[in-house]
Amino acid sequence: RPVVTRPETQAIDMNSRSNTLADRDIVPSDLTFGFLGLGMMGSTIVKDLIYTGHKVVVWNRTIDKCQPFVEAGAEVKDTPMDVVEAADIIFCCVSDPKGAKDLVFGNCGVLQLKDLRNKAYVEMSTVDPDTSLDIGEGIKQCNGRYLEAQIHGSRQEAAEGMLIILAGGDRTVFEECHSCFKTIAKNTFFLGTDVGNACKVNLILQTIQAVSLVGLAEALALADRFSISLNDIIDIFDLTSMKSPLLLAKGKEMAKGDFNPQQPLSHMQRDLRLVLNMAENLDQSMPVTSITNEVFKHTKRLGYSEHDSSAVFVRSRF
Ligand code: NA7
Repeated sequence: RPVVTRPETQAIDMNSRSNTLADRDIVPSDLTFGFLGLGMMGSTIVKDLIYTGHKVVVWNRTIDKCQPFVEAGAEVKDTPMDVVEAADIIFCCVSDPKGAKDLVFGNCGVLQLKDLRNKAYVEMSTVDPDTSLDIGEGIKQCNGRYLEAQIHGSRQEAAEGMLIILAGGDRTVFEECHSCFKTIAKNTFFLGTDVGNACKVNLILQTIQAVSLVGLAEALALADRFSISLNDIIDIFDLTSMKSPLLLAKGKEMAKGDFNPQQPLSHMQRDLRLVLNMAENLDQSMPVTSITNEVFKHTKRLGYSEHDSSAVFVRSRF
């Protein structure tokens, strides 16, 4: 069993900018935007929103992470409820469906405010359709408007303003978020007013990615057993019609053993769990995805939860 060290947590660099921002001609909305969750994704997004002139109010469970944003001009609040009070549109970007629900239904959560007239709530955390429907229902019962805006892309793509946004729900909220989405994403899709659809699309894309990664890891592990250079395999792969920017990048990470988290393994396994739950409810058979999930679960058990998803290679080498 390899000795596993935690990947280094990178501090947010408030001065770094995505190269694409200058070309986007962004006119910031006059609205005040709340932001709940300053993890790697959240902090990267908020940094760019502040830079492009948006008025932002933030909250994070671990309060220390708010400090750089205060210095950059954001207002910090003590609870999610306080953020909702101070903002017109509130984004949430936390680890998982449970965290997303806690922030809405929990103690000091969004719904404690009772009257959400003139407020809108945007769920950016990766959640399953049922969680999104529950959150949307809770917001609407308090007279608020709801949009799910799932963010597809890695932490690197977030830093480059190259995410893809998959949105569904209230169209007016989607339109009011235009300058924010233009800041952080290269493409934004409105997938209809039915809440849940955008979550389904996001999880379907994650399935393609996870299954591809496990296939890549197994093939490279076999090459390694034959003592064939992984870099040679990747160079040849690059010349084939199978190549993709993602698989090339992940293949290089596997060859180097560099698992700096761009898409944390724990997030990918969470997504597979959500996919398999959806499939279970539909009696949809997904044998390859089930095995892929087992591979991710086992790699987590080996201590690679916080590493990049490409760390599935470590498990394949056993
Ligand atoms: P990170 O960097 O792991 O950050 C996770 C964030 O979620 C961080 O701000 C956490 O607060 C917060 N969190 C997690 N659970 C909770 C609960 N229960 N209550 C409040 N806050 C919570 O993830 P990323 O930023 O990379 O990704 C965030 C989402 O974007 C994720 O759904 C991706 O799929 C898309 P902490 O700082 O630990 O106090």
